[in-house]
Amino acid sequence: MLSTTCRAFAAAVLVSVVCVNFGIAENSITSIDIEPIVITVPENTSGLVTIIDTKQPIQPIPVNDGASFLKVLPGFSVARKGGGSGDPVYRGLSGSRLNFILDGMEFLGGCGSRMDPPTAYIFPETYDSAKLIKGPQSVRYGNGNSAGVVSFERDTRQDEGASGLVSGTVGSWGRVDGLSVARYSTPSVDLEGSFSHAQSDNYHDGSGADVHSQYKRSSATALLGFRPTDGSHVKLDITRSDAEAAFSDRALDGSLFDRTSYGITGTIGGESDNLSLRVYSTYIDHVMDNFSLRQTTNCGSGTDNRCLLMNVDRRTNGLRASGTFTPTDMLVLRLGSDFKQDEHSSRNFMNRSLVAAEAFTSAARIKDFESQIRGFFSEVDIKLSDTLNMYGGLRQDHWQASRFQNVGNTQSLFLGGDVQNLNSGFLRIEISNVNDSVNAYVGYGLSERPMDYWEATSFNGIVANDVVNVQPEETAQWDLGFSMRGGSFSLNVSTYIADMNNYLLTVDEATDSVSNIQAHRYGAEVDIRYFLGEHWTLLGSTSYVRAENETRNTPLAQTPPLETVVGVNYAGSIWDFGVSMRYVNAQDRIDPGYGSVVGFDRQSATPSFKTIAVNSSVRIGPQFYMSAGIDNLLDENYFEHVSRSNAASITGFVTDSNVGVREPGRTFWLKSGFDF
Ligand SMILES: [Cu+2]
Repeated sequence: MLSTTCRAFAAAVLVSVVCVNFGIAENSITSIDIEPIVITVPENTSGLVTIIDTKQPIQPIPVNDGASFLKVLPGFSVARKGGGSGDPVYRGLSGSRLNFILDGMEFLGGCGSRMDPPTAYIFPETYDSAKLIKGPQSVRYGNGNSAGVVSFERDTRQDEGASGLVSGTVGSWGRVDGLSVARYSTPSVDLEGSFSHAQSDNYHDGSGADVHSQYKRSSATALLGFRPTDGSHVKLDITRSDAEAAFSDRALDGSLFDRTSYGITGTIGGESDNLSLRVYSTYIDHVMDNFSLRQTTNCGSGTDNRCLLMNVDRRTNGLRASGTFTPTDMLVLRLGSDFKQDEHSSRNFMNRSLVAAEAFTSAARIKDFESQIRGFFSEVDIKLSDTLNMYGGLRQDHWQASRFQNVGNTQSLFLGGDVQNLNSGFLRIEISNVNDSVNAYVGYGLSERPMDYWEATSFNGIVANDVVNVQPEETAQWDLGFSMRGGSFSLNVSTYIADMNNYLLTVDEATDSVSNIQAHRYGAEVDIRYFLGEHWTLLGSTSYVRAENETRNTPLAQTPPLETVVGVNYAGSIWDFGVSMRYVNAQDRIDPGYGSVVGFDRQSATPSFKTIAVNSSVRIGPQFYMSAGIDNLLDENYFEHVSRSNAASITGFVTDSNVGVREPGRTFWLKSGFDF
């Protein structure tokens, strides 16, 4: 399946090669700068926003997907299932409480058991940056966003000529990654092609045991931009990716995660006044089975009647129209509307022979869910004085969804539907001193989100006879923070306190239900760095969230424990070195059997752990760098609280449903890059 996509990538690679040669001939080279410095503690960028350079090395080395990449940010956790495709959790919130925008597109995965959160379709290095906006403090990135929103973006480059980069990574457990990006720009045309591939064998945990976790991932993107007139821009984009991933927590593996996205963006105007329209379509095709990446008794041998295969797909079409207006120096106004529609289908082959399961493409795809959401938003930025700014926004969405039952892969039977109007809004004051070295903010935000696909179907939010079991979830949150940047240090503190009315709480897989409860949460993230002279930096971050389920009088399930990272970096003119330690507290505030669409609390508390990592980088000339690291240096045998249970019985692997899927043991890696 991978080879099919590789052929489809030929166009993008060809674009890359043509651009490289053209650029050298033209001798008008501009650089895509990549920094070799290894990120262990990212710094808050400003107020509620953190931006990370997606091409920089990160420690511990992430698997090549969006969730693993974000784990380095204070407050982020990943629910591990195997190698790739972990589910991102921010401040203890996951699923549709945390939106992902890729190139202005929003879409969900296809798997009813979340083998493919949206981040499974993200190849971080093929973007230029990832921007996190914390809390419900924006309304222009779609509905929900109670935890926050992460937007993966590409730079708009004005430089003329050619630029590009090639990078590669090798590491323990057969890890091999490659990335190539090439760009070429003239005053009227931009071309960009990128290709990435990553693969890993099963890793070993800290005790040396094999974890069922192998994966392969490839992606290609081609972009073509025109400037028909001064001040107008039209961009076409197409992305193809495919992947396979083995899982340690369940009875099936993902043998296909296929994405095709295309879109067009038109913009008129400059930075301060513009109109823009984005239209896009994404198609996800996902196959899971119990024979491609594991051995199952009586599948393909013996009685040959135990093969399982499910094939699901989702088509998402969307558009976003928005305008930015700056009537005076003191006021920026943003108005817009977005629309998204998706349709999901399935075809299921349970307890069949291998031949029957592998013939799945001959059956019809049967619609089992569809939804539509359209929203209007307005945001204002008001400059009250040189040191005081106010931000506000309002949003309203209209949502409707219908659930259908797939009857024998032949018939789609209407079960029920729901319609909701949803309101969101925020207001925030930011204050700084004259030289901007001290900043503080206080904001209040409200958001409402409807049940998502998983809550509606996998957890029966909508059932037969048009019965709707849950109401939309409402979040009311205060965000409060400050940052200081002095000559020798920087400090960022973000805090929040939230009431969640009708929080959608799921009950474990045996019951497969969802209900509304009242939740109360508060927490903070802090990052700090202290510069000891020219070369040395002490740095650290910590994050904590405490959450209560007030309806059940228990802790809110799936809340990560306190965690802290401390490190020392040495930055020389050629060499950099870093050492960091991550300590994660035990989590005994649990509610066994309860959780979210992403996972459930286990029967017992999760133990604490600590890991140590070291790294070094060297810049060889202005365009070539190498970084290397050892993660989990002491081979700690541990698992994260929010990770899925290691419950699958797989021939040749350890099964223990009382523990989470264990993290990798001591891991060596080497990453190098060349930019031009
Ligand atoms: Cu799946």
